[in-house]
Amino acid sequence: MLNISAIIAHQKFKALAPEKVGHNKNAKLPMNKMLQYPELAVNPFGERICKVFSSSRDGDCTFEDFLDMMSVFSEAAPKSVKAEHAFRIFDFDGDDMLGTADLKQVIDKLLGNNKLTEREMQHLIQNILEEADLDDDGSLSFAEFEHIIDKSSDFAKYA
Ligand SMILES: [Ca+2]
Ligand SMILES: [Ca+2]
Repeated sequence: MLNISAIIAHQKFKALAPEKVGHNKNAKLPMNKMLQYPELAVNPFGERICKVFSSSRDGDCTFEDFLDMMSVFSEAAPKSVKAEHAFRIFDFDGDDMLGTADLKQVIDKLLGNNKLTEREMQHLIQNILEEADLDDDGSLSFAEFEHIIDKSSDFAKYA
């Protein structure tokens, strides 16, 4: 089967490290090469995205991993799929919940160089939880998260 979008994706993947990929279908690119991909280079969650999609979990990506990753940036991806990816990307400790430590890291990355004081950070996290933590367990489940990204473009932007 001739799949045009897969061929285009492979060209982009190959362009990151032509000497490594060549005709090798199983080539794996190290994370620092992956991060040269324009969409990843400008994304504050670039490293997280590599790690989430890396089948070896260390950020190094095969072409298959890269193809999966492309769905994050695809306009055509359904909202629910984007929300699932965003949740995995934001769940830094991988416990399937967004706890305060995860939220802190997400906010830090979203703000870039505009650092919050510890107090402002706590306040912001408290506000997010008040709004979104429907069962009051102090962290956000996927269902709770899906609910807030419907309302907040800040989160959706990077999803
Ligand atoms: Ca977590
Ligand atoms: Ca909760």
